[in-house]
Amino acid sequence: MTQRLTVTTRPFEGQKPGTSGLRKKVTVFQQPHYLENFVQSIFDSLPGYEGKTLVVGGDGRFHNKPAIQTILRMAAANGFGRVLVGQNGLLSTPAVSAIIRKYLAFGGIILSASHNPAGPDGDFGIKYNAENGGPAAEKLTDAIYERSKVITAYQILSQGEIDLSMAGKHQLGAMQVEVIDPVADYAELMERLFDFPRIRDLFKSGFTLRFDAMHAVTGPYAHEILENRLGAPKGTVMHGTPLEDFGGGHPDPNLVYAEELVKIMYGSNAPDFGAASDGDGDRNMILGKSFFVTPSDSLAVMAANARNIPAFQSGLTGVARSMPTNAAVDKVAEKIGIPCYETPTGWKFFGNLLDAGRISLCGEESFGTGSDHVREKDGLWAVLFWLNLLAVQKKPVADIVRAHWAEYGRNYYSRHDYEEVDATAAAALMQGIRDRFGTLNGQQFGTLMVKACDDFSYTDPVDGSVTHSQGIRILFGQGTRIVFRLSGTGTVGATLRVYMEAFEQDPARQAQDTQVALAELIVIADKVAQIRSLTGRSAPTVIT
Ligand code: VG1
Ligand code: CO
Repeated sequence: MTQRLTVTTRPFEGQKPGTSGLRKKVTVFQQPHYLENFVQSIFDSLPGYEGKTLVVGGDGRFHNKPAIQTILRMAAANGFGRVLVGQNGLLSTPAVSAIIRKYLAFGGIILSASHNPAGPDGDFGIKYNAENGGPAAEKLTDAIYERSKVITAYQILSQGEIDLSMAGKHQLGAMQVEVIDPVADYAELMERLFDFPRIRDLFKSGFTLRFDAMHAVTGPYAHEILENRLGAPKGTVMHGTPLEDFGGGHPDPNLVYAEELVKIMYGSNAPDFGAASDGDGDRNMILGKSFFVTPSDSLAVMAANARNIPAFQSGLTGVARSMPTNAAVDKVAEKIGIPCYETPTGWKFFGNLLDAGRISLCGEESFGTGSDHVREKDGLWAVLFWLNLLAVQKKPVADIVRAHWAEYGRNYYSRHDYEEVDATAAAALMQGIRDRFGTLNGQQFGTLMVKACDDFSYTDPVDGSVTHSQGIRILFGQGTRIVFRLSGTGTVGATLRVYMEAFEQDPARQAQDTQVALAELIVIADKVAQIRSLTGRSAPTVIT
């Protein structure tokens, strides 16, 4: 007999959600009551979900399936009416967003640590998305955290294991569980946004693509959309089978971790177009033949060419980028005469702007791009956007980007990450810069002078909420700047991110190597922050 149990528990230390929900080592999540505490804290912070629908799915990493069974039994015990769960427990982050919106669900739970490595020794994560399909607002994540500090009990059914391997309906206590095809709703949405017949013709004409799903959640989506629906030859999608440990890889679509794809795209027989996605399918990397499109440039090119896409035939209402993202899209917005917003890092800040209809396109330098079709960044969507663009313009990727620079100028841009540095040292480094704002202002470094420096804070234009300490900006004027930020998604120590940007209008000077063009700024960054001496690192872990 299935019973509803009230299990006594005690709060756990530090269940504080970061930029993208709660991320910890799998072993932390495997502690008795740990996941349950956090899930109950979510439910306790939500008003009026009784009888309503919850969407649940994850990126397929290790611990995904047992966590889903626990969440289903808890959702039933807490009074949800129905749960939609992806077959085999799979749902990409953008698919969860799309499904919440399509079925007017109350909200959703996404089990993912995105790009972080997976497996028994890897990371796990959980986040709540609200009824708009977007990440919970700061107010809600704060409430969940406060609740997790005082929780004393949670509700769960004594038994009930749902077979997730096949689509179908099940009963769990008084709650209905519907195991759904993870791809169908998402694929149908993509068909409505893009010109599929035109992209099909592009492939028929011999155009070639390599898409790297990195053994993570986008495999099934890419096989179905790119190969089955758009007619790209079988083999277009590589690493298309999701594995619990992501094949031992690090599904972060950048030049370092997507090494195999990068080699193919810079090789002698490179396909016309290359793309990759991250663990939970919300990010994208775009490559042409021997050409890397920085995510910030990708956003700007999309904005400038949006009318090539059926979904944006009547233009964009506005655009937004996260603060560290380069300002290339600002130039486009200025030219077309639409607003451009600068938000803190993390997708939740775009949600308000999208909901209010103030923007229809937005993106981050960290390989995230998206639009008003969902409330998450969307990796495959960005790839389809580019495919649609290439089908219309019939020019190589590199030519499109170079023509863009010639018209708008080029924002040389690079991010240097120092991963797993000592957390105390990282905090001291940031505080050290803040303490020196007074002397830094007006200081001369070689040919550059500091025109302003601050700790970025953001006032949401829709609800007026203010978010502080979102990264330190050292501004040198004319688009030249350095930004220092600590990551909110790492699970070991701290990750220091240093972002450098310099603007070049002159086409004759737009073909330099990025690290060379930014060499002076790289040296200044170390002088300003004392990175080497304070972290003990002589070089970044990852350069993008
Ligand atoms: C990183 C990126 C940020 C992104 C976040 C979540 O955050 O820099 O732009 O929104 O990951 O992406 P941080 O705090 O580590 O810099 V994902 O793909 O985890 O959902
Ligand atoms: Co992700």
